[in-house]
Amino acid sequence: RLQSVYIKHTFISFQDRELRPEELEELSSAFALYARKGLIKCVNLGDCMRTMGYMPTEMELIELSQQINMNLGGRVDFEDFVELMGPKMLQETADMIGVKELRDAFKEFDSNGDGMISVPELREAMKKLLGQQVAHKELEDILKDIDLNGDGRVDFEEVYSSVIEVYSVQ
Ligand SMILES: [Ca+2]
Ligand SMILES: [Ca+2]
Repeated sequence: RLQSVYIKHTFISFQDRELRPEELEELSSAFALYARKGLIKCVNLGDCMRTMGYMPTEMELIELSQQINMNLGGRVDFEDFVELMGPKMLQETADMIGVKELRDAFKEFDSNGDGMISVPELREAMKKLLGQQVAHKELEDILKDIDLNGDGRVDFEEVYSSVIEVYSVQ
């Protein structure tokens, strides 16, 4: 049971994604609220973050303003803002995965592209992507757990159903 949670997590952790257009838009409108002439003063950054639903601690704000003061001359332009906030947004949605990301992850596993993941493919993927050797028996158990119709192989639908058990898929 534990192993299959692990493999599901593996599928998900593959997404090394960039900000989505709607996330950039959110950043841009929050930025616009506080920016004067295309720059936000460091003292207003906390308020700006709160508009976006973040609750930065005093410590975080101090760290951010030190970063800003040192690197960005005490003001933040939009590019800097994206650099500061982007990772926070990605982190927040790390447990939420889109179907597209899941499909991309599936393709990484399905190396011969037949739409199914077999035991050897799973073994290769674990080795290549995680640097881990997993025992054959263990791999079989993992696949068996995801293989809902019991045909010995795992297709995308099965991965999808297994993953939504554990994570919220958008
Ligand atoms: Ca395959
Ligand atoms: Ca199956």
